[in-house]
Amino acid sequence: MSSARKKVLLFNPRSARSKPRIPNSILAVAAAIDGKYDYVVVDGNMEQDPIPKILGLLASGDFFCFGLTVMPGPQLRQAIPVTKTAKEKFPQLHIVWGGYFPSNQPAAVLKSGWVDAIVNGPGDSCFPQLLDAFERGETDFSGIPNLILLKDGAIFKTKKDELYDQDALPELPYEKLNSFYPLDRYLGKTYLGTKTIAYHASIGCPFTCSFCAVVPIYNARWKGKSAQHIYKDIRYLEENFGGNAIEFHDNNFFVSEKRTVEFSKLVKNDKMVWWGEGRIDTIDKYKDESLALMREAGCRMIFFGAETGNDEILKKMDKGGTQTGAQILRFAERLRKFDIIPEYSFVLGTPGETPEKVMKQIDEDIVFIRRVKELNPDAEIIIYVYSPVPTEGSELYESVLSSGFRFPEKLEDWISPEWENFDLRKNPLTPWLTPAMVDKIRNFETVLNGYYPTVSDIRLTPGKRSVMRFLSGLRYKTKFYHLPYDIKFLQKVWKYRQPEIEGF
Ligand code: B12
Ligand code: SF4
Repeated sequence: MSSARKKVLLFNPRSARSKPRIPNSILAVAAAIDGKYDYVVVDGNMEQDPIPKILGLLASGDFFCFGLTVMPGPQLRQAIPVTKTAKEKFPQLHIVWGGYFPSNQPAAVLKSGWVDAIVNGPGDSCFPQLLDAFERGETDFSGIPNLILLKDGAIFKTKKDELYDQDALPELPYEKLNSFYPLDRYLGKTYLGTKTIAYHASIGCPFTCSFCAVVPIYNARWKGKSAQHIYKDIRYLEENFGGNAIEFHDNNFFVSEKRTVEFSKLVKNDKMVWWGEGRIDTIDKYKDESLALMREAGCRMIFFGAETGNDEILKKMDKGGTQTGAQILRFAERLRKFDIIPEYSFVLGTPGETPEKVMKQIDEDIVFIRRVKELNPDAEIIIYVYSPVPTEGSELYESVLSSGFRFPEKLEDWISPEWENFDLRKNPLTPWLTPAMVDKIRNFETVLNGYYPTVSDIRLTPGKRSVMRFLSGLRYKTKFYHLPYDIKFLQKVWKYRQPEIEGF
């Protein structure tokens, strides 16, 4: 590599208020260019204000490309202004966005005029190719796979590569990351352990739920690293940095029972506690002995998209056609026997033909969630208000459009408070939901969280838990959820942690 060769600046905008996690998206991108291009990583989660640092680096003239990873929500708050300023100040700089937000909202991103190319899904092969093309001074990138470009004013998607063999991808440059930010600071304290590793062991998902942002990008494809490969990486982080717990960040870690069992056998003696995301209908097919082994190997909690107890809506959501309300309840009981906590997420406020139907469904889901808690009081419940993701052609999305719902067209509109809350699935700008409906969902959530505080909030002492439970008990038992300001006040004062916003 010639010393005069210009570098790449990689940026992970702030995504969490506290507890930074290993930034696997930007690390995977770094791995793809490691040894080919020199690069610098700036992590917004580790900086008070990363913007002056970034603009200072760019002003040095050492960089020819600025790459950002962007998911919807708070990451946009840093990504949008810094991209705009960088393009205005350094018009020659090539700016590339990757991640779920630009892949699903390419028009707003590219039409801003500040972003030259979007990486659509895996960037492992296309990013180095794109950098080579930038270096050669080319302007037509349509032959490079996995990109979204603006061509003659219109959105143009280049061909999609098959998913890559995950074991054959370059190793993640943990040491290099450690040279920018001490890796130790990424291994935070969670309820799983004192040094929690964030690890991504597969890409995509084999299912096609009609509301899910993974579907348009991966089209029902999934590829995982082998159990041996995962274990090797985990051992590395354990031995070199003291990692003692794992959050698997895969969209769907448990697709293969064989892989889960193999990994469990490998990790069994390491005393690691771990968590991952899976599907009820998939894991319900696991043998009892697999579930027992997983628990013995440290699997403490699994996140599931339960969504609703209504079979009709489950069908519309295209949950693979096999998940039912009855199964959700039965499975919560089944996992209880194995002492694995099911973390069920529900989506309330799905579109309905009339306001009465929407409200009725919210009421039924509340009753259903209470039933889950009766069958397994340890089950964790996460409540989202339905927010549409454009899975074009799905029945659900068609009904969303016909209600008048539209995404913002201008990139900067995404950082208005309303749309940020929309991204956090807290305040939907969905025309079919009235304030009374949203209040009902939020009030129930407040009372439920008061009566059953999450185990994942490690700051909540047993004393605080008892006070919250006592205060919420009468409301929960009498099903009177209205105006729970007393509980809200305590949750605010004690900074009650909501896994749905702050992550796992
Ligand atoms: C970890 C994570 C978080 C962490 C952030 C960790 C961090 N960076 O510090 C936390 C917990 C904070 C978080 C929060 C949220 N998240 Co999040 N998160 C994830 C998760 C689980 C893993 C991301 C990851 O590391 N992937 C691993 C890498 C290797 O994959 P990748 O990101 O796809 O990267 C590849 C390509 O996309 C591409 N690429 C990506 N970026 C770039 C950049 C460049 C320059 C290039 C060239 C290529 C490139 O190349 C990479 C390698 O091939 C994903 C789901 C998933 N499995 O990806 C959801 C996910 C991205 N999150 C999502 C959402 C919605 C959120 C929230 C906004 C909302 C919510 N309620 O959950 C909140 C925001 C809250 C907040 N305070 O910011 C959604 C996005 C959906 C959508 N509509 O687009 C996802 C897909 C989960 C889901 N299935 O719903 N999240
Ligand atoms: S199973 Fe989960 S990740 Fe897969 S398509 Fe459905 S919601 Fe998305």
